[in-house]
Amino acid sequence: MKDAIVIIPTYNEIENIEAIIKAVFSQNKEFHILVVDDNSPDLTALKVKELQKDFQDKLFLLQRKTKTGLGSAYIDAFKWCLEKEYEYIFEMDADFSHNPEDLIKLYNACHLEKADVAIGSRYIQGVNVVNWPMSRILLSYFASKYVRFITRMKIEDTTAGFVCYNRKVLEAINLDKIEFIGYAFQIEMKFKAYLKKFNIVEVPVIFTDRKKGKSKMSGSIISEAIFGVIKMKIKSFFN
Ligand SMILES: Nc1nc2c(ncn2[C@@H]2O[C@H](COP(=O)(O)OP(=O)(O)OP(=O)(O)O)[C@@H](O)[C@H]2O)c(=O)[nH]1
Ligand SMILES: [Mg+2]
Repeated sequence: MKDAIVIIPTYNEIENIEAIIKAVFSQNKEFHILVVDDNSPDLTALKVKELQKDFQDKLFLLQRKTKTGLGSAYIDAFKWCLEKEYEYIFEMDADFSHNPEDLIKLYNACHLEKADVAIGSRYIQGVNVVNWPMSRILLSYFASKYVRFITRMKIEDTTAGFVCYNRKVLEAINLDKIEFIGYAFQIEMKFKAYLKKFNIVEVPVIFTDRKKGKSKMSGSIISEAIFGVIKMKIKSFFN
């Protein structure tokens, strides 16, 4: 069994990719990285291939032909990591919103404190978001409250994208049945883990808005989440 791998999904992250990879590899603890790129027109994947020469056997690249959404990119990446026998599988954005120095905190929560899922949480101690416009903070904060209300999960940051999973959680969830592609994907993963009674903990982190590159947030992602959460809850009564 291999130890820990960080999945970094990318779509047009040429301005961030080299720096984020180097930041992860400069941590005291060794993490491997799997970049999952959706054929970014800015050639993010080519940059990763160049860097692979310097980081052999620990930097990996999964190239997909088209942009079919964050959720499906993660599903493909999870399957890859399970097959390669990693024990701790992380989700992290490429845009430095998630601080690579916090990886170790999530790792310790799972490895030392035996959590099954550790969430890098923005809302466990107040609202730890830097440089987001107020509208975005309110959207995210109330989205989290809304999801908590509908699903009854005891999680403050249900949409968080900075997560460490013990592999057994990903093995227990039927990855082919994950339906959502945008933000709702993050909610659905947590909800499935919650329904299976895994031990989910939240670790406080500070989230910083991206400084470089463009956000892929959109209206359709938001509406998917609003209606999707209700649908997901109703479906859970029948399973
Ligand atoms: N492979 C892949 N990666 C994606 C896709 N959409 C977004 N990403 C990546 O997922 C991560 C999060 O996307 P962001 O654009 O930062 O979206 P966000 O963090 O929800 O929104 P912001 O806070 O506005 O940045 C980044 O590393 C993106 O490059 C996609 O369709 N496919
Ligand atoms: Mg982002």
